[in-house]
Amino acid sequence: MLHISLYNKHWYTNSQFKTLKKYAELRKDHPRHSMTKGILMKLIRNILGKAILFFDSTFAPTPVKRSPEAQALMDEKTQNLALYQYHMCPFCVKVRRTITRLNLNIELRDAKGDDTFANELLNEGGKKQVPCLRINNADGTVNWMYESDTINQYLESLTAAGK
Ligand SMILES: N[C@@H](CCC(=O)N[C@@H](CS)C(=O)NCC(=O)O)C(=O)O
Repeated sequence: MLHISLYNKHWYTNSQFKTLKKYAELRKDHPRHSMTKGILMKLIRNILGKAILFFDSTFAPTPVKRSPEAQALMDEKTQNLALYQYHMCPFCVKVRRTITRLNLNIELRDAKGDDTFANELLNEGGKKQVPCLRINNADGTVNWMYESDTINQYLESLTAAGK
């Protein structure tokens, strides 16, 4: 049986065609290809990340206003919280927007740029995924809350009573 190559329009026998296919597969797995793919993905992520940050700063949410007393109470409620996050992660932007809108003072911990925070997240939280809210309970126990929607719901519920 003969095969025609769409690449150079040559005819090949079955075994020649099999060899060609094998080398084409090998080329695909070549480190140079995965490196190019990696660089491209990084570039796309970077461009998208910057676009999201631009959108975020241009259409920043308006923070709720509280009396100084109510704000002080809220600050007390949130002093046991810390958000592990990446600057350019869209899910982190989502949570940061909630924090801004609800006018909360929550410590932001950069889990990309700071190895200590990255290790804490992985070793104590259980996985390297952001955003993650660290909740330091009154009894000394710690909860690690993952998932942006869950965190946002938690923050909403926290502020619902004290608005
Ligand atoms: N469903 C999750 C998705 C979070 C997610 O995919 N985060 C990415 C960053 S944008 C992550 O942590 N990836 C692991 C890593 O970068 O090591 C959420 O809504 O929070």
